[in-house]
Order: sequence, then C-alpha cells, then structure tokens
Amino acid sequence: MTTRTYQNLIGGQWVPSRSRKTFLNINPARHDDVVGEFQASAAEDVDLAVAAATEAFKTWRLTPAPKRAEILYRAGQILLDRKEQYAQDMTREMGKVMAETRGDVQEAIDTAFYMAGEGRRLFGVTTPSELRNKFAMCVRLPVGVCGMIAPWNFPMAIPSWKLLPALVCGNTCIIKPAMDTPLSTLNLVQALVDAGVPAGVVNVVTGAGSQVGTRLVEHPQVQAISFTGSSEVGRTVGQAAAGLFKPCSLEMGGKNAMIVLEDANLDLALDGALWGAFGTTGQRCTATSRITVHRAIAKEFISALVDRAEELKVGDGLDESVQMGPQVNRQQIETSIRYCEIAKKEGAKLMTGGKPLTKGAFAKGHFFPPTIFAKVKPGMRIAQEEVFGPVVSILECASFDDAIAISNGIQYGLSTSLYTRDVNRAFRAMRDLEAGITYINAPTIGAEVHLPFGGVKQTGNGHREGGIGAIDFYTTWKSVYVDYSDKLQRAQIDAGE
Ligand code: UN1
Repeated sequence: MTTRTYQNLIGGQWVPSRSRKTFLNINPARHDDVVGEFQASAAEDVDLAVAAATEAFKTWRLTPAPKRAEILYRAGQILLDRKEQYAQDMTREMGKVMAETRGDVQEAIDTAFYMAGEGRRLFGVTTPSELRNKFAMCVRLPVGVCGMIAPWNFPMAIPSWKLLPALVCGNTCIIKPAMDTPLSTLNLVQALVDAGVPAGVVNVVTGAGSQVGTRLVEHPQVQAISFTGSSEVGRTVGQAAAGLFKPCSLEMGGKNAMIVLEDANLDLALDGALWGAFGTTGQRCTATSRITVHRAIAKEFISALVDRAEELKVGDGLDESVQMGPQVNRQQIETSIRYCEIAKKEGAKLMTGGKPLTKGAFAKGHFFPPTIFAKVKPGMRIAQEEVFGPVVSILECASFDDAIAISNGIQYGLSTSLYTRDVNRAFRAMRDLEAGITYINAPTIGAEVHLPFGGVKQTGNGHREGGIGAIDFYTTWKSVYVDYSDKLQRAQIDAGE
C-alpha cells in the first residue's frame, strides 16, 4: 500500500510545508503500518497561516453567531456520518481501543452540537446605570486569531474543545496537532471544511513544537494561546505568552486520586478503578493514578483489583475484543519503565505488570501491561509524579480525613473521586478535595463537554475548557454605556437626580 501524504490547511488550501520536509505517522500497535506522511512545518508556514487567519477574521467576526453556529452543527452531523472511519483512523494512529476512539469522536460531535447552540446564546449582561437615562451592558467580542497546541491522547476531542468554541465566538484559528496524532485533527478540520467553514478561518499546521508551537506562541498577531500537554512544555508556553501579555490557557498534568472508603460498594469501586486507571492505557490527564483505600478493606480490594487487571486483554485496539491498547510511542514506554524502577527502589510493592510486553503479537508495538503498586506512601515519587501510562499506586488510609489529606498532598489538582454510600462524607469531599473535577461513585475520568474542564494548583493556570469556561476564554468583555439624557452626566460625581 502506498503511503498517503497529508498537507497543511492554510487559507483554505491544502499545501505542503515550504521546506517540503515531512514526517511519518506510525501505528503504535504495529510498527510496519504507516498511517501517513505529514508536513514537518516550520515558522514560515505558521506565518502564512497567521496571515490567512488575520485576513479571514475581518469577515468571520462579522458573520452572525447563529450563522457561524450552523456550520458547527453541520460539522457535527458530518462527524456523526463518519464516526466509524474516523475512530478507526484514530485507533491506528494513537492506539486506544475502538470503543474509546468512538467515544473520542463522539466528544467532538457533542462539542459541535453544544457550541452550535451557543451561537444563539453567547449571553452578555445588562445592568442598571447609576445615572438617569443611561444604559449599561457588557457584550462578548471575539479575541482574534487564536493559536492552539493539542495533545495526542484525545486527538479529536481536545482539538474540538479548542476549535469549536473559538469559532462560534467569531475567532479564527491555527491549530498544531501532536506529531503522534495529526490525522484525527485533520479529520475534524475536514468535517469543518465540508460543513462550509470559510477559507482561512481554520488553519492546520503540523510539525514539531519547537518549530510550529514556538512560533505560534510568539507570533505578534496571535492573540490567544490554548495549550494542552505536559507541565514542562506548558511552563515554557506560559512564560513566553506572559512576556507578550497574551491570554494563555494551560491544561497540564494530573495525579488523580480515587478514594475508596470502607462503606463503598466494592464491585462498583473495582469497575471504576479498572476503567479509571487502565482506560486509554492510563494516558489521560484525568487517569486514576492513585487509589487511596481504607485499610479495613485494602487487602480484599487490592487482591480483586490485581485479578481483574490481569484479566484485561491487551493488544491492537482495532481488534474489538481488546480492552487495552498500546502506549502511544517509545518514550511513553520508557517513562513507564522508569517509574516502575523508581517505585521499586522507593519500597513500593509491585503486584502485577511492571515490564513492557515484547513477545509474539506484542513485538511490533509499544505495549505495557496493567501495572499495580501496593504499599505506596504519600511522599513517594510514584505517588506524586505523573506517569501517563497504565501504572496505578495504591495507598492506604485510616480515615476519611486521612484520605482527603493524602489526595490533596500533591502539586496537581485536576480530577478526584470518592466511593462511599455516606452522603455527608460525599458532600464534604465535594467541598474539600482540591481539584477542578470531583466524581462521587465514579472514577476520575468521564468529563462531559458542557461542564468546565480543568484543574487547580499546577494542573493549569486558572482557565477552563468545555462549557461556559471555553466561551469565557475565547471572548473578551466589552462594557458599553449609552447615554440618552442629552446632557453630560458624570459618573461618581453627578447624583443621578
Ligand atoms: C484527558 O484526560 O486528557 O474526562 C481528557 C474524560 C474525557 C476527556 C479526558 N472526556 O475522561
């Protein structure tokens, strides 16, 4: 089979990078399967995309929001028609199993329909003036040209969280997909193009962060940056954006804790733990990577979790019977290996997994088994640092308060979860867990698109994606005063008599 070459989308045209350099996108489950050849772009390609987006902004910002929304709605319908194909493409480039890639495409569909509805809302505020015959209101205006840097773990959903609210608000966009998963972003954008998005309103430039991402962040005509990825890169992005006073939304790491109290429904907690820890091969920002279990049930819980984890079928996600796919690339496998070594040295007890799977059907891919460490102490690195792989740490607690303190005792604050049947403790946890998201009787994953998504502490810098949080990021407030008194009225000075 010949390898298909994919191009950048700039100003409505599919074009190669100026340098003509390309890179290959390889299936992480089968290294001899080349998904496609993509453009290895550089700063000059970004500059062309920014010029196109700047030009397109002149008319897109004046297109009525309900009309912009109709394009999003049509894109949602197109994605629905192509869901199966796009899910297969995603499993091939990213590895997660088909049920999950269907979910990823569905998340983009949900975002399209939700944001299409927003076209007839985008509510502002009216408020009384302190003066007579004067009207006061706040309206939302688009920010301008937005630069977006997307991760590989939700290669269509997360780009949709960025592109679709930005578009309905009247912004134009340049998106840089992750190098491991450019096809899913191109598929999303193809749906937008087919739905009628005008030339230059959405541009895609593929390539390395050091080339494309850096230029996007630094380009003076890019008015806002949205980044999802590692804390290390996020810090660089945030610092560069801060120097230019550019609004910048950062969504980064997590070390998400599930608490299982002694009164929990254990079967339910086990189902949740397996899905939270090993869904997407543990490669979610929201993955359950710490489980704090009450000591009264710890033994029973750990042994059942190990049994269930060992039963999970690992393999190529295109096989519908497989429950956990590969990791996305070699570096991720190396990180998993490194953290297993660290955990063992720290004195944690390896209960299952811990070494890459390399034999037989696994030889051609990046496979790592479900891995569980018990006897983990809160201060250990395996309890503090993000692995982003199928590795979960189990800690024990003596009480509810102890569990909350353990959960909060980290630098991150994305997602948390509590299993209990006690409504009082559930409500205290909702209040006291330091995280942007708390689940009761459900694992740390499973965010829905119409609620704000993001975290506290070092997970982010205070912005939210999803729901109204996204609308807030992609609009800027303008306060408008209309004086219809026909005389000069001075705020704070004239009494408004
Ligand atoms: C992520 O964790 O990287 O909440 C995104 C979830 C998904 C999105 C996760 N809807 O699990």
